[in-house]
Amino acid sequence: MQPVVHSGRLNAEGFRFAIVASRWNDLLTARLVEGAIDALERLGAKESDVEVFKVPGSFEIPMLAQKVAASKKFDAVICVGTLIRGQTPHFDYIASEATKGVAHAGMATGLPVTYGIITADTVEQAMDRAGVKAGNKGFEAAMAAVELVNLYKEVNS
Ligand code: DLZ
Repeated sequence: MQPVVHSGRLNAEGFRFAIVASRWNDLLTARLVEGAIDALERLGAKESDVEVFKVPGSFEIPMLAQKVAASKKFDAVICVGTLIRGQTPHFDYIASEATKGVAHAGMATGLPVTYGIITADTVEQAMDRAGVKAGNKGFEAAMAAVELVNLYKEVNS
């Protein structure tokens, strides 16, 4: 059997992207925003088709992501933030809500809403995922967004 295989192309040309970024741990989150923009640029997005929205912390990312996705002004929303574990269970609550919330924003609006939030035990682990040793979660989330916008278009055509 040779089933038809659908897989989104990596072409950002003609699509509009929103990046929702938290201000907490901005030293690292700024690298994620840069990574996301770098991926979008490389894949052909125009500067005027990319907008960044800043929220206070990762807990607020899903709230804005859902609003932005529902605005119909964008084809995909890329969420980036940095959560670093502290001494209390606070991290777990925020990480869990942020993660579930991002997924919910995508399901509720029917738009690709991708997840580039670092959840790390230490600052070093977070740095590694913000462009040092283990890639850049913003770049990865932007690549996923581009793949999905193309796949969604294919499904709807
Ligand atoms: C409160 C808090 C803490 C302790 N840690 C982080 C963090 O590591 N990363 C992050 O993005 N946000 C953190 N916040 C802020 C919460 O996400 C949220 O902004 C506040 O609780 C206000 O609702």
